[in-house]
Amino acid sequence: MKLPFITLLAALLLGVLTTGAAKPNIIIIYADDVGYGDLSSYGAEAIDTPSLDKLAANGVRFTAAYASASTCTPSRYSLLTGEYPFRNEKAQILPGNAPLIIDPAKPTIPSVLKSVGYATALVGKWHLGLGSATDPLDWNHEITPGPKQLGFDYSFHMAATGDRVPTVFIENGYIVGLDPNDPVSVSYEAQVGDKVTGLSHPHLLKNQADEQHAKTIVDGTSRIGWMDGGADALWTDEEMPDEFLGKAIDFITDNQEKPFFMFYAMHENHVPRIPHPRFLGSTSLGVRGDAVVQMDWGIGRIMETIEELGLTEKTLIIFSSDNGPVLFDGYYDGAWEKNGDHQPAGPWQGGKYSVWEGGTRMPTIVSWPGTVQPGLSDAIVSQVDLLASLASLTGATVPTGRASDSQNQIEAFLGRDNNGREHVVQQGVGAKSIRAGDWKYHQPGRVRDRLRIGTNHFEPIPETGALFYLPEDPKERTNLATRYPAKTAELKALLDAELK
Ligand code: NG6
Ligand code: CA
Repeated sequence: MKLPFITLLAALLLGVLTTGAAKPNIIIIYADDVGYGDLSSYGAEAIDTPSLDKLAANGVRFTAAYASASTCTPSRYSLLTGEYPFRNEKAQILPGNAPLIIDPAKPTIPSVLKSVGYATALVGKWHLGLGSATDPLDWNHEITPGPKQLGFDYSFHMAATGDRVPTVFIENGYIVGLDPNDPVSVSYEAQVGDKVTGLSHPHLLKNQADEQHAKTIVDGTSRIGWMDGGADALWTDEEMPDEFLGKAIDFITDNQEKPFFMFYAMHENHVPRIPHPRFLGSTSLGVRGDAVVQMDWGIGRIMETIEELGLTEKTLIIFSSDNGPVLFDGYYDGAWEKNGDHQPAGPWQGGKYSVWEGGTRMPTIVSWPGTVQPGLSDAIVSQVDLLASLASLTGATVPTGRASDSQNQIEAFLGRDNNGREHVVQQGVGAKSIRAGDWKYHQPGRVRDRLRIGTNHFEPIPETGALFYLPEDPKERTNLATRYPAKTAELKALLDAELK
């Protein structure tokens, strides 16, 4: 057969234009409150994480990969939109009945990947709000806008966190198992219904809680906020990880023929930490260690599914966490008492809520057998970069002016560039800092931390700001701001420019 010259030319051009674009399946496994030091591949001795260790042995293990913030909502906002969270004042820890805080007109990782043919799914924790800001949400009808309007074809998720009502699963916009004669109502202002609470009936609780977490009792655990109705739809904490895992495996299996993207947002290690009984006692650390072991086991099942379906070399897996570790976060579950000398944040200071490195420097592993060379990388990368990087990998376009903080760092993520970003902004609760190369600068103010039971620790940062040289001072203890005023001014200017 003789093809006309113009057809050949077109085929050639198309070939050239599409070379470089690859469409592996992409799974982002996003852990909750898992710290840098919580995995055995990152040095943990009291917790054994064989699945993630295997992922790390066959992929790139990062030592300088950051979440944008040290709490959940802002980090998730940033990961999905490619924008730093301080650009949206609503990107703060949200109540369970908050409206959706991502504008559906903005590109997100799922919408960008969908535009180049991916099947997309959210399974697990959400915590980015649901419903519109103008109409109060009726939980008993279609819950919209939500994940679907942001580009997720399929979704199975909780509204916010395990310690917040409503304690129900939502699948494709509808509460799962809801009896229309027993409608759900939710409030964060006042009690709804007449159920007893953790405050009035503490003897009904599996674990005692602080006052904030002592409202509606569901499955023996009191929560933040009030909820009534939906008795048939309430989740069982012990079963939750298995429910999410089942949906994740189903999605992979159902979509094995197409390129797929799944945001698998695991909840295991967030409070209330209630592992399935088969994991109790897996570690000496109590429920916190056991929850990390359960998470690792679930990741192992995902990896097995990929292998069994013959998708290993077609699947890019990115594992990271949304913020640093916390031992006491509202429930007296023994995690603090049983921690021993385990270092949940590894070599770094601080954890959840803080802008010390422990709050935002995340255990991060990227695996894509056959494409990614196994190794270690100290390139500075941020979760905010995933949007532009995955768009670049898959040949998708991001409209100009959108996802403005997201840098294409695909070469760094795939372990081929060991530099990554020049600088990265870190956000805690009420504080910000910037890392540029080996230096880190903190704004004047105070750094909040929560490492002990019931108390927040506040470390003041003087008017000069604080400057640390990370290679020699990983715990950020020796403030060099007055010794190196030019360096301090340089980083301050970089941070101010980003915050503008
Ligand atoms: C805090 C809760 C905490 C946790 C956190 C959100 C306190 C007193 N309470 O307000 O228990 O739910 O919000 O966690 O700190 S996150 O990982 O979703 O950001
Ligand atoms: Ca979290």
